[in-house]
Amino acid sequence: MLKLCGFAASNYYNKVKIALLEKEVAFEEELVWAGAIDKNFSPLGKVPYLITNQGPISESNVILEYLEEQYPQQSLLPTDPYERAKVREVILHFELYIELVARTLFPEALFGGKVSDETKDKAKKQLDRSIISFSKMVQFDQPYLVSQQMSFADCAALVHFPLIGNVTKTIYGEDIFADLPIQKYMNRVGKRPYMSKVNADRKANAELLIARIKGSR
Ligand SMILES: N[C@@H](CCC(=O)N[C@@H](CS)C(=O)NCC(=O)O)C(=O)O
Repeated sequence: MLKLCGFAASNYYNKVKIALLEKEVAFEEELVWAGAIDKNFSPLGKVPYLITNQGPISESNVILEYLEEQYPQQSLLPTDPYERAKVREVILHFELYIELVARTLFPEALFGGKVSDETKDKAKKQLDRSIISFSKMVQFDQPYLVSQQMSFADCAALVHFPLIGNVTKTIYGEDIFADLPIQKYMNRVGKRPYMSKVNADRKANAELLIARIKGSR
């Protein structure tokens, strides 16, 4: 059986977990903290990684592509090549221009540390710009973000929206997604039955992670 390794507080981990649940592919989970990752499984020491019967795969987006090819049921990519490209475009945009920028704020927003005003200002400028371009790439009046069916872009959105919304609210006093109709989208797509378990696992693991980080200071 597939084994998803990593920790459930991780956005990248949950993006893959949602895809597995949506596709109804059987898998088990193994808790592996950052810092305890076998580099034979994930060469850069990052989670998630997936253990398959042929060996390990790292990088969440690569894992998603593997799942789609290996388990085509309940497809999370549209059939049309242009639409497939648009799904990938949104995922990449989320990751490079939103998630990775917001991550510079995590030490203060999530882990009780401090981030400089310079870092906050720089991130805010980048995020403001990214949100404008992001809003042009997606649709909120359709059931799903990019296509008529649930796609990888939705797996990504279900993890990025809440976390980055909270982080920016903590740092700037406003959720950077506040002007977009995210709540309606989350009420529609985020109410999938498995999401309550994904969220409960995430919250429980986040508490452990915060305790570990504070304990190591
Ligand atoms: N590009 C990677 C990013 C994964 C990543 O950054 N994971 C974090 C946890 S959320 C991690 O493993 N951090 C530990 C480290 O960088 O050493 C992916 O999409 O899988």
